[in-house]
Amino acid sequence: MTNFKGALIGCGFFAVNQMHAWNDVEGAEIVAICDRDPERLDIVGEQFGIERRYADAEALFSDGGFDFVDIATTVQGHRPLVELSARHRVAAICQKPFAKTLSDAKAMVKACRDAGVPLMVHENFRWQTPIQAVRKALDDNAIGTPFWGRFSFRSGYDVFSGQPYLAEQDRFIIEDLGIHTLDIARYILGDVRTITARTRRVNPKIKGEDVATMLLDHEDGATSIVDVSYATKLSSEPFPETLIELDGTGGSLRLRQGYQLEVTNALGSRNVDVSPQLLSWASRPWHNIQESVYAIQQHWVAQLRRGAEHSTSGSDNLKTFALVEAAYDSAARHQAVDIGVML
Ligand code: NAD
Ligand code: 89Y
Repeated sequence: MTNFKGALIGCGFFAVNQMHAWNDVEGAEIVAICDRDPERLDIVGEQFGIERRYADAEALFSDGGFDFVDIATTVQGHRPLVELSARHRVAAICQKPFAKTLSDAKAMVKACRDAGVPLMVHENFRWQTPIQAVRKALDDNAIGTPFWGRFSFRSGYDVFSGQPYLAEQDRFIIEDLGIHTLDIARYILGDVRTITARTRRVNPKIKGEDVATMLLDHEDGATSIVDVSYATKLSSEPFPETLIELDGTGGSLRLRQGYQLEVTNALGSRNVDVSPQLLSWASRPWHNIQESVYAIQQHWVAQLRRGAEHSTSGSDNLKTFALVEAAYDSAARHQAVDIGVML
């Protein structure tokens, strides 16, 4: 079977994980890279042996020779690069956050739909091994119908040394990290009717909010809490684990720190270790995220081959991105926000 050829745009902090994962993915290879920073371009080009290097995305597309583009820049580049890709009728993967605003995200989905090319958001957290294990427990009816949930990410990990731009943005934790937690809540309990949010900034050295607490009414009737913090100092640092509690009509489920999943139902209680693998190029504590990068990129290839929609397609991600925008709106106005009218 022939490999899909890809080009990666944005050779920064996180793209290195994507490049390692492309080496492991079956059915795809990266043939060209692009970064407007010549130093980053050379570092990644040398590390991964990529000869075709571009400082400018227009020049990359003019030369062509690839089936898809993997956009790993920060958010400012996402809309112009996805639209450029659509103009060249090239399939696109776009990092999260999908866009700066929901109206930009809608325009990006439309551009790719009109061009007839697949668009997937690199929303990888739902692909983490522990999150997949929770999804499977629900699919196996282990706790009946869930009616309540909590999706929690509380940490004191220094994310600013690797990603300094995070300290300078007006919006921080919901847009950067909570976006993943909200996506997991949707993936596990379904789409959301309304959201209510409260935010605050605890760390005086950053500009945006680093704590958010959100209450979600899911369309199927479940209620959930999504709480995220980068201001929480704990005896044992959980970064980057998402902890989950679910109560259902037939039992309950707890995904605890250390990747331990406890399921309780009429048969009793059982605990399963759902730790992610440590891939050859991965390092703790990031290995959970790194494994999910490999998983989502393998999914990209599998769905391209089938001609089927991706789990986190652009149109699916509009429903996650709407929650981000609605959470900021709710926190500003101290009111619940209706998601349906935004989509
Ligand atoms: P970064 O600033 O380290 O890297 C971005 C790179 O893109 C830089 O080298 C920059 O020069 C380049 N760039 C920007 N605009 C460009 C353009 N128009 N053309 C060519 N090159 C361009 O940022 P990062 O920390 O690697 O984050 C990149 C994205 O990845 C962000 O959107 C971030 O939210 C996301 N991210 C995702 C995860 C995840 O688990 N999914 C984790 C971390 C970061
Ligand atoms: O940028 C963020 C992400 O997507 O996952 C963790 C992170 O790197 C820091 O919050």
